[in-house]
Amino acid sequence: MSGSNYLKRRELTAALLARREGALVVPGLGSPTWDCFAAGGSDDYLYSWGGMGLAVPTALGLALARPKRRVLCMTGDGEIMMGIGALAVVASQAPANLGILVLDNEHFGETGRQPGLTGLGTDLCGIARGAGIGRTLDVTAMDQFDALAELMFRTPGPTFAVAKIALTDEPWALPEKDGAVIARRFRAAAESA
Ligand SMILES: Cc1ncc(C[n+]2csc(CCOP(=O)(O)OP(=O)(O)O)c2C)c(N)n1
Repeated sequence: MSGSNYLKRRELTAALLARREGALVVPGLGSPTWDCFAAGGSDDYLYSWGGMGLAVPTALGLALARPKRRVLCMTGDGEIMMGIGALAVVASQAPANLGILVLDNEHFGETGRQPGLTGLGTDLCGIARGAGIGRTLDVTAMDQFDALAELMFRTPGPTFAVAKIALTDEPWALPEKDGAVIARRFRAAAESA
């Protein structure tokens, strides 16, 4: 289970975002969205205020529409399980510019720490490989950080990683909430460079 030896989500996400080299980021709803804002925020982040299960499909569409930009989907274990079939579509479309990272605390943290399926045996990297995504990585220690950053931002995609993170109560860091503002800002960022 998520003991104190598991990765610290804010430390991991801030370090990873600092290595993104201009990648566009699609965070899942709740905690990953707040992680992005807590790490400093950017117009390159498509903050989510809902749509559980839609982070991977959204990132897939973005990666296909912007093949010259790297795209990182960073989401929770509960969020991705709700739309897990999307991994098969990712594999079939095979966008070389897409990396997917699951921040796996084995719970639905935001809504009250209900236990999730990854703490009961579900192997997300195994599911990703079964869907046809060949390059996967299970991350359980910070000494794998360089390999994770390489996989997310440099290795031809689609790539997939699961980072086991501690179940913690981070201070909420809430970004802009107006969906139209977020979308307009993000579209401009995605169209530049
Ligand atoms: C369709 C739908 N069902 C339920 C919710 C409520 N909800 C919001 S976040 C969340 C849990 C997310 O868990 P996870 O992705 O593992 O992220 P964590 O907060 O644990 O980092 C739930 C159930 C929702 N927003 N949409």
